[in-house]
Amino acid sequence: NHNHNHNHHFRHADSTASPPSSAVAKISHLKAVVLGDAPASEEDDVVLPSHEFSRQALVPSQQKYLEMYKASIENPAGFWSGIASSEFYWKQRWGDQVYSENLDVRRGNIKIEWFKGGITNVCYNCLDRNIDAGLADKIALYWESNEPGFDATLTYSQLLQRVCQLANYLKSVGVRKGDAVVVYLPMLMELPITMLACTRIGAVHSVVFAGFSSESLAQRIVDCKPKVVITCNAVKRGPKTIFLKDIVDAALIDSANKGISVDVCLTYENQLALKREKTKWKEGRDIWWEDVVPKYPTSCDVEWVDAEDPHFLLYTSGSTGKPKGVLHTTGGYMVYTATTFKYAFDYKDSDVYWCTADCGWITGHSYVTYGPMLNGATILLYEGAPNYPDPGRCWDIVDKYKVTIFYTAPTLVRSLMRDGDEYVTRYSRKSLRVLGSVGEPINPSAWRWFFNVVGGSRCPISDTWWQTETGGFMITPLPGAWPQKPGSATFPFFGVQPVIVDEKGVELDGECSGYLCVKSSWPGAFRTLYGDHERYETTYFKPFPGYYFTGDGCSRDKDGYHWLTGRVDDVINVSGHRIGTAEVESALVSHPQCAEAAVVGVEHQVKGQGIYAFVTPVEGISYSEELRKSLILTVRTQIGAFAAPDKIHWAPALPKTRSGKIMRRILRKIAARQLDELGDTSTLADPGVVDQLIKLADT
Ligand code: 6R9
Repeated sequence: NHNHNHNHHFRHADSTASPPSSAVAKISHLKAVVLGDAPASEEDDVVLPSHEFSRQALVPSQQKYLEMYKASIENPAGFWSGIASSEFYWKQRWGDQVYSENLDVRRGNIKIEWFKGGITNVCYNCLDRNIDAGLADKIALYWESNEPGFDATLTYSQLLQRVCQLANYLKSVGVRKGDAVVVYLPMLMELPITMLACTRIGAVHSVVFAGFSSESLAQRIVDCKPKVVITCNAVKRGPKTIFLKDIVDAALIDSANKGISVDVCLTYENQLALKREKTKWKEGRDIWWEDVVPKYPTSCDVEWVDAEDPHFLLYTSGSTGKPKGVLHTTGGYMVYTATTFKYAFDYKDSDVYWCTADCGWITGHSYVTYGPMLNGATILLYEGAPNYPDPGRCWDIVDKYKVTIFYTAPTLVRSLMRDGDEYVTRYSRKSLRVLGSVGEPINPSAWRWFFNVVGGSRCPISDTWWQTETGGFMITPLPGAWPQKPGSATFPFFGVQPVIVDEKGVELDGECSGYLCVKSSWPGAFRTLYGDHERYETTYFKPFPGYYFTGDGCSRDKDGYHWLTGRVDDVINVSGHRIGTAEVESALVSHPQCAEAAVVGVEHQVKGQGIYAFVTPVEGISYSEELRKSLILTVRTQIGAFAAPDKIHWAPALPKTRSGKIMRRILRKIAARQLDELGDTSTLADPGVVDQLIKLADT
């Protein structure tokens, strides 16, 4: 009971939200700077790609982008099957239908399928296919330890051997196609090795970020019932040692109490952090990786799977307590992550690519592991903290490995910005070619600092908007094609039809703002929430029937650029004015003395909601009444009087998750002085931050 794509798509081809073809002409009135010519100043509205950059780019002009985009929307089946068949290995081609979809709850169950009937294997496409194409001796992974001076490398053929040994071990303990494997590892080479080994044998990995508490880990184990858990004894992050095995032990007790017992806990001995003698051990269940895995053969047959067989599960938080198990399948995810990686970073074979995300998050799945590896890229993995032993570490690493593509999160950009330019400028960074940003909207002042100071005004920034659910980039600049506006994710990727709707679900045209939805599927879309298809439909497809609802707010400017304004659950309504917390934050952060800001709504007697801002001043600047007034004035002048914060709460630091997202739930409770309802603070990177904030509440 789902409709078949062909006529459906052609019918809608004319009414899609494709970028205006006149955008080229329209932006010419804006003040612009060309890459490499001069720093981007506050007055520059756009940064144009230089001729040198565009000339060598995969998509060298807006016109070329528009042509390809149009083709991808008018004929998604043709567009994606062309890429799928020319750039990947399929044991058997998919059936007549490239894809089928129903995204409309009014027509029955939500269902998305791509390349159904096609038989392939993602690990084979990452490794064997690249080796056959001549990349056997190319470096696949560089690994840099938390401790400067310790590192390692693996070529593509060495990586394949390691993957096969683990795959053979997993088969020997009974892991079969479709079985779940829970992975709780830090950023060691063994993490991507584990993901690829599971993929090789058709097992479904569920990587849990190794910063989650034992309860969270147990919850995930209970939900997906793995045959095996893979971990390591400990890891060093900055000056701290984290005893991961102890956390796993606690989680396994917890899950056994809930009726799910795991027979095998394969544990890697991370000697730089902790010797095996000091590791707590449960005989019979726990097995040292180093004792068994190297004994297995270095080749392993591939388990050929259907394009729609499950590839992996990744839990993400929703609005209610229970985490959602986002399920990605094989073929569409493979084609989509590889293609988005290639175009959004303008990938070249000679690139050295570094994404600072942990493999415990979707960014680490799609853009540390699969996307780059499918392209045969050289990937850098960094185990440690980005500011250890000092805030120059990232640039030290960039110079050491001659990194060409550097992809990170705005929160890291802002925190390094706060530490001062000297830590950046003492390194050369001349290898850098393309920069990337992900995870939250990047405010224009952080964008400019990233662009001017880190990239020396030479490197385009791909501000990639996407989600765990989308599998890959959805709205992103293509660095050689589009003039960039600092803070805008620009335009949709090929095949993606973003629409902005009002509260009634009516599509808005031209310059507008509202809820960001997507109409029609793309290959990398998630297919369900594990074990709860109903929640999948309710959360994502019922709010605006006919569309996938992203949960984000977005506006489109007169030139067609997209500006993400944050989660709509973070929108504040002040006297009937809808204000994105991100807008107010961006204004605050543009103040030269403000390092970081987080804004939440609080109940307000007259206005409905008031604006409550947590503000971290720049290093060396102390709180003062004068600064408070000047911050409020900045917001008044940048957005309007209605957006002026009612309260500035000084914050030496903000409560963040390990992935760097600000925990607004906690800030809302502090703002509302509901201090007994703070809830679980154990997933914070530093739970001590909360006490600090409470102490400063009324200063
Ligand atoms: C990839 C990832 C998804 C949410 C998403 C949005 C925010 C991510 C963004 C961005 C503005 C960007 N987000 N990238 N907002 N600009 N470039 O982060 O996935 O952890 O699932 O988070 O992150 O709010 O809805 P995930």
